[in-house]
Amino acid sequence: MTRKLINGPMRYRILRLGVRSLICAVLFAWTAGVVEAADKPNIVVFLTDDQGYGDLGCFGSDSLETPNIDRLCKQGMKFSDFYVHQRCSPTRLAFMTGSHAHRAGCTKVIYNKDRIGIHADEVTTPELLKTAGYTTGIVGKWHLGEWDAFNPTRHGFDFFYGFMIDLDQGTGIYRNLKRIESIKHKTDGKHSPKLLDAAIGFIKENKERPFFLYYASPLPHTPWIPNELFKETSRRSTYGDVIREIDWQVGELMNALDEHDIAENTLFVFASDNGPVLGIDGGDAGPYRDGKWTDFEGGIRVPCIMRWPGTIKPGSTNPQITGIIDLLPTFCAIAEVDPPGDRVIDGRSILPYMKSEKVEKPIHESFIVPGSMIRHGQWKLLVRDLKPGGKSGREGKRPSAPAGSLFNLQADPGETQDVSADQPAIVADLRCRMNEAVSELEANSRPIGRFPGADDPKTKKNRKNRSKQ
Ligand SMILES: [Ca+2]
Repeated sequence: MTRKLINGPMRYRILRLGVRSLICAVLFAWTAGVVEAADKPNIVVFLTDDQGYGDLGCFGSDSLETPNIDRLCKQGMKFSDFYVHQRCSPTRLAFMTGSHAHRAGCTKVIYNKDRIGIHADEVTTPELLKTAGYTTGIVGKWHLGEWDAFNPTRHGFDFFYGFMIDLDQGTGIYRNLKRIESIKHKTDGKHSPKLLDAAIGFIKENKERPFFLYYASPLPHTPWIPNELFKETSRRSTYGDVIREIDWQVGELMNALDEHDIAENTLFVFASDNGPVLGIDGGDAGPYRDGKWTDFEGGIRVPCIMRWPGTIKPGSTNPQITGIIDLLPTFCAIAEVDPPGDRVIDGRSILPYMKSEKVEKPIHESFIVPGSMIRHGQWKLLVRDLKPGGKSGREGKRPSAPAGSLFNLQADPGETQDVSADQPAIVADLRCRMNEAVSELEANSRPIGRFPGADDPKTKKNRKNRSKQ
């Protein structure tokens, strides 16, 4: 009977109604998705290259001028104990994977002769944000492999404008997969306006939808050659000029957000990828010991600021252990997507800190560089000899510290007094924690990506796979 009733025109009408309902349902779901995605905040991460803890006004410099970064700081939260790795590629790998670089397979700087880079199986920060409806872009230095297989657009970015490795290694400027310009000379500030144009263009193009912009400035990496606009503009010679140039870039991005009326709905993160290069007129690690290339605090503790109007309390400071590994899970929490559940991720969401919520116990009790150092609360134990980073500088030859040294960072932030002899129980506890962490890491680490045939030096044809003009 039913079958008879829906024969002929009636059946056609029901079918039509059904199709219309389906279209309405799809449209509703799509519109709801758009509305939901549109409510999510934009995320901008400004990562500098080798900027020290003391290389900005709001972190205590009295000779470097950073008025825009200081303004960002006044409007947001300072993270005083924010950790990274001691050099470029590992920190960037940790940012993209939410994992210590040791876990994600690479603790060295990646050079253009290397045939390694971020592994295809890694689940990256931009890949996760894309599942939440974000458009993703990176401008500046990638430094996770120079081959096509490692290009940022193969790892979650919709847009890439910048360099695959350090400028001083000799590289090119890429737009997505295409190498559009060769760079034969060392780093200088002449690229800043082009990078800013690309970043501001990305903001303008995506102002109506949630976006993630990773601005990886190549400054203040050596050699310190500021853009013409900034030569001899600072109180403290060339290095100060370069820092002013960074500050200008931050200010221009802040202005772009204001101009498009989206600053209120944007989380702006500022951090450095590792400590400073010390030397004549070099960087400054503030109260911390040494700089880049070491696991002394000066090498791995960097300035970090986060601004998010309405969520982050202006002018506040968070003194807990946090780090670059936390950005992936934090952004996942903000975008309401799950971090990958099929692997170990070292980072944790620090959204409760950003919201100034009461937290029963610290999100991280320790920060560990496997086989090197462990910080647990106020204590820091070295499990191998730490040498000074780089060459001697204006301060003369800097000393090493032997394995077994214990420092009380609260009383002695500069790591000057070894108190291990007075604190055997603390030493034993930290050593035990380190051993556990190393065992766990060995059981759950992942490989770095290798280009097919990378281990065969005769396979010259691999070079064809590098992006060309
Ligand atoms: Ca660096």
